[in-house]
Amino acid sequence: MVSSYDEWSPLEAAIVGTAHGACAPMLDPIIRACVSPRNLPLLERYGGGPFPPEMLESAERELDGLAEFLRQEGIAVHRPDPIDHCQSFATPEFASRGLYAAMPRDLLAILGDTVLEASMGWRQRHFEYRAYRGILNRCACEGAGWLCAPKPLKGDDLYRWDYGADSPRARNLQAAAGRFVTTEAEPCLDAADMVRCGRDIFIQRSQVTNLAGIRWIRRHLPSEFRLHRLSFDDPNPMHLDSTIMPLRPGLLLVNPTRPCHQKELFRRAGWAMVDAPAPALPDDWPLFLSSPWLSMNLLVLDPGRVIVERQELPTIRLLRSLGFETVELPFRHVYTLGGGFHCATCDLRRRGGMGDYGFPAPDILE
Ligand code: DAV
Repeated sequence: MVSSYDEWSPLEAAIVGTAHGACAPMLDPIIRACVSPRNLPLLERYGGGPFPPEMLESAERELDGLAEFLRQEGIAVHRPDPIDHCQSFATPEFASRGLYAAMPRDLLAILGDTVLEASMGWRQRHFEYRAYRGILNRCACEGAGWLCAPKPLKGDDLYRWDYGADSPRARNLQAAAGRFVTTEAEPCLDAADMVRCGRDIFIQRSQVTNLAGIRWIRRHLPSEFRLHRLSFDDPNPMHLDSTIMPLRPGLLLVNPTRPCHQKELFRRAGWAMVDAPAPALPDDWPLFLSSPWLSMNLLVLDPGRVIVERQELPTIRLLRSLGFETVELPFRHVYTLGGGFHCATCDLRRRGGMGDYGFPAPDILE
């Protein structure tokens, strides 16, 4: 049965992604708006075709290792269906290839007893849900709710094709002015732009989630939840889970390079905001789609235990000083594909119900 309301209650069932069949995205203006300059050489070299096989094999070994660890902990593990994401497809609006099923959190959000299947901002991710249909059909048979965000047509009018490909500074200004690579032509939404803290759910306008998408989820969120919109200094916002990470009630790990504009919301609720230490990843480690801040993209097993990359010593030290037991697993090859432990999993069940962690009601509905 599906039941999960936050990021920290004791984990009982989870999806672990797979690197199988992954296809590197073609570097178009949409992808360019979402990545940092450090990702460009790899995308230029491999974009539009399979990831190098040795990279996929190493990543899959780490994903299998995570799955095995969780199973040994008595946690039920589900894996996506094997799909060739390099297969070309076309809709009446566009042609593309897929991406991968390595990062289930990007697509799926568990909202209590309901699975939200997001619609995804990137064209490459239009049909990503196919890899999860086996799992979601089983969840639905067992009684889970299943909410599908309206699929954007992803026609040319959803994107700004001239969007600042220039400097991160220019993009920062554009994002601050509310101008992103996606327009408001129709709702689009990535699930990873949401983070759950019991009855309160946080969401950001990002390069892949637009205001129309936020309005849609606010309208369709089961009525016991409340949605708060957050924003950050961030030149390419895409997914919240390397920007903020709740570790337990009252404790939020934050990315010090992306200051939150709504710190007051957390302060008023009595939450401590702790800066994540700088990532330990070497500068030349290959990263296709993300920043090195995957160091704070953690999977909390229960309020006392956190899974962390085994070479992220500064993060491990911080977690221990905060009273956590750390479970250290290798995951750098998964980083290469674009996500950490949080992205690469999706908890289907955590023990306990919906908590109230002290947040004030959202002021004004946007
Ligand atoms: O901060 O580089 C990582 C999260 C992807 N799901 C970042 C985005």
